[in-house]
Amino acid sequence: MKKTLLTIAALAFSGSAFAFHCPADMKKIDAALAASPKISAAQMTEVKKLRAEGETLHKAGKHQESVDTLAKASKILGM
Ligand SMILES: [Cu+2]
Repeated sequence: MKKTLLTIAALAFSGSAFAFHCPADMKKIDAALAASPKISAAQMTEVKKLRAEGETLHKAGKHQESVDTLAKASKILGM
């Protein structure tokens, strides 16, 4: 019983860690976009698409997918 509770606590904790991760990543991407990065117009469109997708996933509670999607945007930005 104790072990089950610990597992639940661990899962809840890792979930909330991701919940914090997405907004932090979005903030970083927004800051990079505000600094007019040296990327092509096509890349800019892609980054904005991934950024919006990440936010949607985050709001849907799909934090892992959100982090993965935002990571793709960060990579294009050279972060
Ligand atoms: Cu999230």
